[in-house]
Amino acid sequence: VSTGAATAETLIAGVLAGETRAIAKAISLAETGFDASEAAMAALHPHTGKAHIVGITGVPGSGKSTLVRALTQEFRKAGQRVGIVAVDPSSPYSGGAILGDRVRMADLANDPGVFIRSLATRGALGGLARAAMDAVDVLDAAGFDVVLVETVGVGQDEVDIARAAHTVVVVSAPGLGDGVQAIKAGVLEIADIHAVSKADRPGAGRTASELRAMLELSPAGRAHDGWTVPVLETSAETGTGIDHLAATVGAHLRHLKDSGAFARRRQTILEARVLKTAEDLARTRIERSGVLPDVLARVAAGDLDPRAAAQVLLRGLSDDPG
Ligand SMILES: Nc1nc2c(ncn2[C@@H]2O[C@H](COP(=O)(O)OP(=O)(O)OP(=O)(O)O)[C@@H](O)[C@H]2O)c(=O)[nH]1
Ligand SMILES: [Mg+2]
Repeated sequence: VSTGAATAETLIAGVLAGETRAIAKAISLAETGFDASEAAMAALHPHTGKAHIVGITGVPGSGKSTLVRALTQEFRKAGQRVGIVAVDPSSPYSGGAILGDRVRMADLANDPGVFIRSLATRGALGGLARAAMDAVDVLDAAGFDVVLVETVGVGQDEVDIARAAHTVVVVSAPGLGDGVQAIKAGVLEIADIHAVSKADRPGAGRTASELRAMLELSPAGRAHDGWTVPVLETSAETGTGIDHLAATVGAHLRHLKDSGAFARRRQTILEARVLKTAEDLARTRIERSGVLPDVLARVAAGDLDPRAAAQVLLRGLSDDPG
């Protein structure tokens, strides 16, 4: 690593000791890409596996950040340390969301038991999902009891990130158009808990009823791992239902552990993560190898069909030591 072995060791020790600057530095490395963070992530991984990872997803503006903040306060009351990774896909939907989140999160930022980080790494080497999951590892290794991952439930990377949590909370809200938003975003079935936010607003009850009706029609959405998926109404404005949501998040983890589903879930998450990383790594190496233009030219000239071209690229990978 370019940082040098001694610096790398100091960094790892700092993360494991829960030092804010070391944590921030390690997440920045993760954000930079594979190469920069490879050694640090390998050293940290054995120290992960203790945190409760909670994905908070839903369409833009559904109230995810507000809920993350309210949940964090609830977990803090219970004495738990909370790490937050807010994934901002730098999409036109959420330009300025980082600034907005920072303002709203400001009161939490002064709490030493809370660490907040926004990631905006669309297009970065190795992908957004990898960077986000590495960031979660850093916070897990740093000893945070709960790691909340906020991600918009639109787009494959974002859904993958949410899915890589022990507990997935899908947030819907009234007033964001008709229809069940979780279905539009394709995240109905990944929810362990549905939260209908902004319960202080008119229409929240109807949004919750629609959601319950949809779940009735979806065996996979209604229950999984022997857990019946609840639909909870919350309001960050009045505080209604926030304590119940926090308790349900905790109850879901206990359920996974008591039922033996936790190990299965962990396995599924690891499998998806390893495959995704292999995919990203393969793409990165292909792009770096410089052979792509030539192979594409041969396809265009009719000398290679696309599948044969892909095989040429894959065969080139095994020779790559990096
Ligand atoms: N009345 C009311 N408004 C809320 C509630 N929760 C969030 N809002 C408002 O809804 C808007 C969106 O809230 P956010 O928490 O930023 O939503 P988000 O899902 O994080 O948004 P993106 O990150 O941009 O996708 C903000 O104006 C909030 O103030 C609530 O419980 N009641
Ligand atoms: Mg947000």
